[in-house]
Amino acid sequence: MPAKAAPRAAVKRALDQRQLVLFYQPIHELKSRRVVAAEALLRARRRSGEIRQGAPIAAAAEKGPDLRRLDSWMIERAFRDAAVWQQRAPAVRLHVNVSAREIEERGFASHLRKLAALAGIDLARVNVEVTETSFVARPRAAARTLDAVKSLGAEVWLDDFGTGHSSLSHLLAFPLDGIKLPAAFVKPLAGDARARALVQHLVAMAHAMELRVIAEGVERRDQLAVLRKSGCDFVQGFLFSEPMPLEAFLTRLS
Ligand code: G
Ligand code: MN
Repeated sequence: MPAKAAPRAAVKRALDQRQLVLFYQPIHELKSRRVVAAEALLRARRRSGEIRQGAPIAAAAEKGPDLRRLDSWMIERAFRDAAVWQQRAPAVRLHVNVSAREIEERGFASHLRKLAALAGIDLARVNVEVTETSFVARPRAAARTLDAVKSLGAEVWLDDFGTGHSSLSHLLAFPLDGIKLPAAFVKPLAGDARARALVQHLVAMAHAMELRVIAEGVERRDQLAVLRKSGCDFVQGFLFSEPMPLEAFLTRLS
């Protein structure tokens, strides 16, 4: 969901003052319920110690000059953290969010490769989520970048599919491994026949295109039942696990 943006200056302040932290939300295989991956999610730490959602910071960065710096910080932090948990659980992949604006930049793939080498993580254990919160002005440039990202071994996933600036043409233009269904589609699943039809057909379409599907924001058993019937592959949401600090995630894995 588009978050209310913080003032632009807040992005710089948060980065300068090291107020940002990453939480990790487990992603479960629906059939086995096993944790197969975790998504790095941005949080802001107040002076009081209180932890806030990072979405307003991310939304402000999207429009301002500090997007690259924020994305680099997030990727580097997440790579270092995942390198730690993958020593114990190498099969548990990392999902990192990258803005669509970022992937239009030439050099993004080599930037990613450098950060991975620094952190000591194998990109074959990383899934890059492309968040289409901003319009992809240069889809060809973006597709070239994503080809390069894939040739480094990472998977490419389309985040919040069907919302924001997402375009069906991205399904053809981008070398995707999977799509993430947004919480907005999952929320009405139990009671709303149209929502059920939408999700069932999106999953079927994705599978026909040899894409896998993660459903986000799964909070209730009735939603899970519909997702299971639809053949959805993976689930993420409060019903299974909330986002948590690295330490808690390490405990969870052991
Ligand atoms: O829209 P986006 O994917 O950016 O939202 C991710 C946010 O949603 C995260 O900050 C995460 O904490 C939160 N979240 C994760 N799982 C759930 C859930 O099951 N329900 C709700 N309401 N929020 C969730
Ligand atoms: Mn995401």
